Amino acid sequence: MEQQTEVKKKVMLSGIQPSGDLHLGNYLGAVKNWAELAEEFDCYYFMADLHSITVRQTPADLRRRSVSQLAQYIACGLDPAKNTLFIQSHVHEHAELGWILNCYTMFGELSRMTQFKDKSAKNAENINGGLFTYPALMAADILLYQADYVPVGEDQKQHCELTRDVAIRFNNLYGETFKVPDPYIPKVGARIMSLSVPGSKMSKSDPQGCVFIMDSPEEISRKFKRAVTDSDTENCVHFDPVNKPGVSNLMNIYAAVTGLSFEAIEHDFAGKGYGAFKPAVGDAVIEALRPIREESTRMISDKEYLREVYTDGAQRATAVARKTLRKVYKRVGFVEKPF
Ligand code: ATP
Ligand code: LTN
Repeated sequence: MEQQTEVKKKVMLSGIQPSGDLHLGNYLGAVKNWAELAEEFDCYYFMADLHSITVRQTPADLRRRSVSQLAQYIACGLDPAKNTLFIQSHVHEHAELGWILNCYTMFGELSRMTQFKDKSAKNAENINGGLFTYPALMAADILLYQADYVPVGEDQKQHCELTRDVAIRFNNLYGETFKVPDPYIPKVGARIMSLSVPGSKMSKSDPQGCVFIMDSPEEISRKFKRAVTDSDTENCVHFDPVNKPGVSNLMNIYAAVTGLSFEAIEHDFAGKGYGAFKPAVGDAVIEALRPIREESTRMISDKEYLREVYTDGAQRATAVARKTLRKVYKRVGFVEKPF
């Protein structure tokens, strides 16, 4: 028989918390890039519902959003036949490995995480243990699948670095157990800033400065027309994130949705000013999001189909996660389960 040498594809894995609808930052910084990776990599993407309860959620909303986020993933181009799409809580190995990795993640390391500092400042009444130990669960998400790459926006780089440190620490103690992953951050779109406060990242907790992928064209147009530009007198479309953060953010968005370079944008808008640029960016975003919004709306009503996708995804994910967890249990010294 002819010998077949199957080349194992490298593994990509990422997740988004279903704590709100996807926004332009999630799309440009993460999901948009995921769709292009399916042929080359073995890809796993999930709804990080375990993570989302670190901030108080309304149960019915969380349940609805977890499923509509799946519809949005698919509408953004993630083909369920080529990507493993699942809901995190359906694969209980995440919570189990999360606990174990908590015991290999240091208090000092967790204390340095900027997301913890930001979120505890925003939720001063609910600074719970989960919010603090969140990165150990994220490390579990990634290491369970022996991921090579983690496609995320710039803000997640610190968590990815901690994941590497935890993997290396564990491997040094017990022998090669986990693949040490690398973050995979896009060149354009990795850090989309708020349209109303260009000094802060676009985030669902700031609805005025945030464009959601399900926003109507009118809403998107209004948000871009009101976008804060810079108080210089130049009124010139020029990329300079330090002195012109507002217009540079709009250029970043425009470049990410049109594929144009910053030089080409500067050239096209030379002498036209912010008054012409802002609606042009709004129109480009409307056209980029239109098919996604329409497809998501159609799919959200097809509950049966979505259920099939997340069932199949959880089964595929479990088969991989189980293997890693079994190895870890053995390495740390747990007695093998007899049944
Ligand atoms: P929150 O609004 O609570 O801060 P979030 O919008 O950051 O949440 P997450 O689930 O934390 O949403 O992020 C999902 C993915 O989107 C991550 O890969 C993250 O890096 C990316 N991302 C989030 N915000 C931005 C942004 N403003 N620019 C680029 N990428 C982003
Ligand atoms: N921490 C991420 C969401 C997240 C994630 C992951 C991303 C949870 N687990 C694993 C990549 C890989 C966030 O807040 N954006």
